[in-house]
Amino acid sequence: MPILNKVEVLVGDITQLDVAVIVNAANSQLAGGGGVDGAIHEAAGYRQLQEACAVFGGCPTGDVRLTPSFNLPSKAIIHAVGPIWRGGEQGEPDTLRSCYRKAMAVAAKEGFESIAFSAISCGVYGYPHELAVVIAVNEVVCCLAQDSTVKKVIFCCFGEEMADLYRQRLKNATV
Ligand code: AR6
Repeated sequence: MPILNKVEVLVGDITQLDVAVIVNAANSQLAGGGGVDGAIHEAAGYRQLQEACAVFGGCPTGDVRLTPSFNLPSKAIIHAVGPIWRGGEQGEPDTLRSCYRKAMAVAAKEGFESIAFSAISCGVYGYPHELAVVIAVNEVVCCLAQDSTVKKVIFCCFGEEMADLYRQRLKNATV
């Protein structure tokens, strides 16, 4: 199957998706919060998910941790800690790239065939959307080319504006 056929853009609530694993935009304390993290905690079951996260004692920026997803339709959650945007000269692109690469690596290692990403760092962490989307698409396409375990990647957006950016970028993607 051509690689780009494995990638889909969806507008909706990531907590509702029936995929093997969803990717949360977490903080380095894995302490829960607002945005997509808050929605995931609420839908998964706040207390159970916090107990599962507490085992790790946090997670460095640019890295990921895997937990069960409790009450969600998905099997598991990958918590990715994206960078806070500080102008782009503080390693933010590499750190964001690392989130996508590590999430894809965990999915492949666990044998998850479908994965849905939230737009890591694109909310309160302030990453410029156009720049984040280029990184997300490039890194995911690169990972799909290297390992065939994952058969479906969904970029789950909370609005049409964000979804259009992904669609544009995918149109221009070269594999
Ligand atoms: N489904 C899909 N996407 C969503 C949902 C949802 N239910 N809710 C929000 N989004 P953000 P960050 C989108 O702020 O920038 C938290 O407090 C949202 O529109 O959730 O990485 C954490 O605890 C945006 O495009 O994550 C951290 O402290 C994207 O998800 C901090 O925010 C990410 O926005 C992380 O900030």
